Amino acid sequence: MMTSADRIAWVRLSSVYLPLDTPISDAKVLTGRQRPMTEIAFLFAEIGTEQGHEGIGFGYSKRAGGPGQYAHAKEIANDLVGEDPNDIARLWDKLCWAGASVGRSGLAVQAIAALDVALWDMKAKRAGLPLAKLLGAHRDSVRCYNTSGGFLHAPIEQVMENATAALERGIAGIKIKVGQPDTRTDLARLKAVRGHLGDQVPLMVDANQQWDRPTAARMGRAMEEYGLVWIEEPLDAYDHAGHAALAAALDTPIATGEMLTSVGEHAELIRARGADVIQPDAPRIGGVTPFLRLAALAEHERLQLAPHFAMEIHLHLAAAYALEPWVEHFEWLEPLFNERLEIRDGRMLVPDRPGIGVTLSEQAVKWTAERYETT
Ligand code: SMN
Ligand code: MG
Repeated sequence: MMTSADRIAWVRLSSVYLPLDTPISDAKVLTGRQRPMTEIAFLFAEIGTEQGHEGIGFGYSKRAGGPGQYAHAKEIANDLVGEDPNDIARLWDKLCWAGASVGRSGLAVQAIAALDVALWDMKAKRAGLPLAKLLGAHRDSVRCYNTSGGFLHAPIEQVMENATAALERGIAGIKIKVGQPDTRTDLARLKAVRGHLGDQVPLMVDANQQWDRPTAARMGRAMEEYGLVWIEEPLDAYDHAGHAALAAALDTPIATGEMLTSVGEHAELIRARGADVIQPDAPRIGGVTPFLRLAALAEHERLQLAPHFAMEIHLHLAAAYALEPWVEHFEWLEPLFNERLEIRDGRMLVPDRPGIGVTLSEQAVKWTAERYETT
């Protein structure tokens, strides 16, 4: 096996807690299943080689799971030391086998994700390319839509102001949250936002898994008149048959996938034809390496792609996807990084910087709760 002389010399893990300005509520909160979100736990991985090459990656968790991801990553990180950083697929498998007793999905692979993204970041930096270009880009920018302005804790007047601000920032589409206990309120908010935006602005809704099948069918029919780009997670994330029936019954596309925690779980969704728009989350399924495997499956089935959250990573992965994708805009993560992503004419531009194109900010260092290094 031809190997590079440059070996991994150290791995640094950081547990970083990003506070949110306002407690965030989507339908999972209004139906009493979750508490409002006040912070996001990030696992950052930095990897360095004997010859001085470095890569950075991150994963995240909301409400619970952050300390567990960090603890698991601490247990497996040393398995990378001394390895060839170019053997990314073999190293993903090695880290998965290292933690095999806790499975090949969920937290076990989410702890790997930050390390995997860091290895891909390093590989792209060594090539002097943005990750999208290293992967083989289809485009230099990706159309984007905003979600952060459309949550249910915000009065509808605020949602409409947020939408106007997003459009003025150059963002193409707007997603608002639905799925609250009173579906009449959902429809009233949707009618108000569609009236505010006019018919030409791409508009999506996200129910965050909160409808049962009859409610989803009724709401899907009621929302057809609004010409939505998609209805997101109308049903439980694992109700692939229900999503498939809804996708077959409605003109409006069905989008789902964000909550799935492995390529295998996405493969079941695809096999069930449960999504018109698939929404994988690279940190949630184990990083870039599994995302690329899933993207190949999705492309083969001609699915639309709209990766969930983490635009700093997903912009690159979406730029390398064959069918014109969407990338989800949240400004929440901006304080963690020194760089900002450029948005113009409805599209987010792949940064002309090597790797994923981020460096940790001083603020991120201040929000660091724990740090671990292995050599
Ligand atoms: C979401 C994202 C971030 C926090 C809560 C909910 C959401 C989405 O489901 O699709 O953006
Ligand atoms: Mg969602």
